Amino acid sequence: MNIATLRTVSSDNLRDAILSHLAYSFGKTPEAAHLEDWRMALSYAVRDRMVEAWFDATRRTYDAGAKRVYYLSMEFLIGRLLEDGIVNLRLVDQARAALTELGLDYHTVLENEPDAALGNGGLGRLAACFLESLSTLGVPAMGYGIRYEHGLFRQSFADGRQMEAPETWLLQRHAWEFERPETRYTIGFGGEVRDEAGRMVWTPDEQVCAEAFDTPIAGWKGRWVNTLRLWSAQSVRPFDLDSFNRGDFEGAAQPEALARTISRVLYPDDTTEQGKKLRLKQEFFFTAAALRDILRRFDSEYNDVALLPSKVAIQLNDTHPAIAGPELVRLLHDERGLPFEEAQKIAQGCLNYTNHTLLPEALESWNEGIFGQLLPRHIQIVDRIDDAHAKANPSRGFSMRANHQVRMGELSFVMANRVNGVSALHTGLMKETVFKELHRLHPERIVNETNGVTPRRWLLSCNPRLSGLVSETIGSGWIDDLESLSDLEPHVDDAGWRDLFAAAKRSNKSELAAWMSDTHGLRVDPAAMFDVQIKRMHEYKRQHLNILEAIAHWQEIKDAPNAEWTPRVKIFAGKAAPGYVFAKDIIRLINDVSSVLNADAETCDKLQVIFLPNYNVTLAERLIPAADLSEQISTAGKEASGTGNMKFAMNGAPTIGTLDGANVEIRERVGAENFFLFGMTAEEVVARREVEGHAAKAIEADPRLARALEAIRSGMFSPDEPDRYRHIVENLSGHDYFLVSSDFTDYWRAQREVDRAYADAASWTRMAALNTARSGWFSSDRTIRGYMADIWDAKGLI
Ligand code: CJB
Repeated sequence: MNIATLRTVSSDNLRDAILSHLAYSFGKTPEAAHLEDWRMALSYAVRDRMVEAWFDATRRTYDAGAKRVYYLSMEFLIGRLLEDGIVNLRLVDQARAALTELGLDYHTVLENEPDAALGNGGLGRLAACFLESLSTLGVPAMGYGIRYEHGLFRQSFADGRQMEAPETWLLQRHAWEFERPETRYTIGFGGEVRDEAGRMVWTPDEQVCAEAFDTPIAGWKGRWVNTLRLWSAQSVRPFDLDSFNRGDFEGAAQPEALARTISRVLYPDDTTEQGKKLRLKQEFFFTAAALRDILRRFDSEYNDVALLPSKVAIQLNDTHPAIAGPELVRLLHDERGLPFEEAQKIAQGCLNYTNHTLLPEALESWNEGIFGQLLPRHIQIVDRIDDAHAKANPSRGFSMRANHQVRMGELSFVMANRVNGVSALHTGLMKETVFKELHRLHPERIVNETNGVTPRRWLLSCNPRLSGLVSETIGSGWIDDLESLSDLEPHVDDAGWRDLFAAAKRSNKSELAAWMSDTHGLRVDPAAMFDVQIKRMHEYKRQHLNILEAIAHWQEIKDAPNAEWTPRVKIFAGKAAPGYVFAKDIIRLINDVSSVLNADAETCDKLQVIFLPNYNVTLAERLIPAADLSEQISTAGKEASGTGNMKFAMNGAPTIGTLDGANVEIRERVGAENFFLFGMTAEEVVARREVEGHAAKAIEADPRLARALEAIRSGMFSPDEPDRYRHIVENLSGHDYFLVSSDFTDYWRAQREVDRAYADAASWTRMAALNTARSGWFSSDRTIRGYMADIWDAKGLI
């Protein structure tokens, strides 16, 4: 098909393109086609419409000699891409009509796409939102990551316990990628370093090949398309022919199997450190391949490597790609012969580092034995960087190499031009805690870029009812100028408009209720408040505070079943790292509590608890538009930002939350009166931990808390194994590091305030609508503009 004819697309064009792909790309007639074939054909037809803008973006970047941004991330939690593509190319009506004409249902086809779970949680989803915003803003940019064969595990429950099964998104064909067999780099590990007349030469003893797979990422209106380039690990030798000829088939296949291991699975840890050799290999693998690719592209345009910092900005998404520092120095110094100091300066001019957590257990460090064995040249370079930094800063009180560890946070900081936190509170705490010393030495280096989310996916596409109302009310300019949502403000006092807002929410809730019934056999009343906590399972996120409050509330209802109660459905979803036993026990506890409460005929119309399995991007897209209340209840100082909190606010769900992460900024923007605040501040948390017996005191002071804990301790929710949760009760009555008990009473108070507020439908809707109207600042377009100005010095070309 002629590219020029694709500019305007009618449903007829699209139908013909679908049929054409069905025949010529997949070899199927409509009669023989399965749902997957139709989905693939539609995806190809949509993808075709990105290609022209994709070529054009590349051409314009070359022509302008523009600076390029490279986003290096172990995770890109992209989810499904078909609807994203259709929405951004504004083909929704055409796609619907074309499919209807072909006798297919639009949603059924979209639902056929696997959810690409190439990430664990917020960090990976942020990377995906950033790619979309970079394209929307026309920034020449590329994401680099790993093409995992298996994304985040599939979660199911057996007797309430989390079960993990491999995720298999690539068993179905992946519609969006272009394999680039010509773009391959050999990446080495291990071996030895020799000094050849002053030049250090690294000879690895193991090699794998990194092959590129490109996914086009279209911005809003398809005006600019960037690339997500994911590396797949392959053997440098396809198989060992000698072994094969000897009849040793297993041995013959080994090189291929070993190499592929590197891109086989996503590590399912979230914020816990994984001291695994394979993880370090993964990190070096994708980072080294990305740097080679970046330099190759640079060399094709420029011949003076001193220009690199003015043409290339590299963002390290957390410390996972921190090896980029030493590797870039190695490429420039060892391989290109630049003096070490100059190589380091150029590398620093390009590199920037985003910190996403202050949790000590999540700050990456590698045993120097493992590190030195896998990357013998890099450990020398780290030492040289560390020595030079120590010399230049004699008052320095730390080392990158303390306790036989290589500390990736310090390395990333020292090698970066800019270091950023992801919310105002988090950035402040970075300066006062983990990076205090480095901040004193380099006071200009740390900047804040509060996270954001793309409104195309998280409002326009996931919530057509609300986004339709918004566009009817204020026009469609908000889609790429989210701050204009503030134009909705005058309407919140119009009862007729509020009814429309409330009707959209109600329909979303009914749709979710119908889905939960069809898919999980769960019955809920859409008129009840939908109170939602969806995120990774972690003690600091305090899902156990939420379930404890549910138990206490249930007990209160049972005391007076005929009183006026605001009916609630508490919905949880989230995965626990397979090795994180306490988090898995919280899942089981929630499931056990759910079994008891939901079976209680006396109370189940007032309080229900539901835990939906296998939380992923697609499930978030279903739940967020239907939520009435957003639970953001982490121990203050622990959640770096949160991004779910922004999605809920945007979709008209007020927050019950602590002053943590971006909650602080959300509250400032939506207004304190439209946010249910509770709990200690980050400072108070630190002080309370010092109080001897803080948990016991809190329990003693609050009979509701004592009673709820006693119910768990007595085995009320686990009668077949009464001691099942004794350790949780002991934790919350003893050490209680995350201060669940100490924050309980105020959480309870705030929840009752929520009950009262929800009972007044008109004022609740007003509050919900104000959350939407005032959440415009939380667009990832705003965040990316911040990075462009403060960190990258990059410009958009549209
Ligand atoms: N985060 O998702 C992760 N994984 C990590 O290993 C460390 C942090 C999260 O990153 C998000 C994006 O910045 C934050 O919003 C969130 O608070 C943080 O926990």
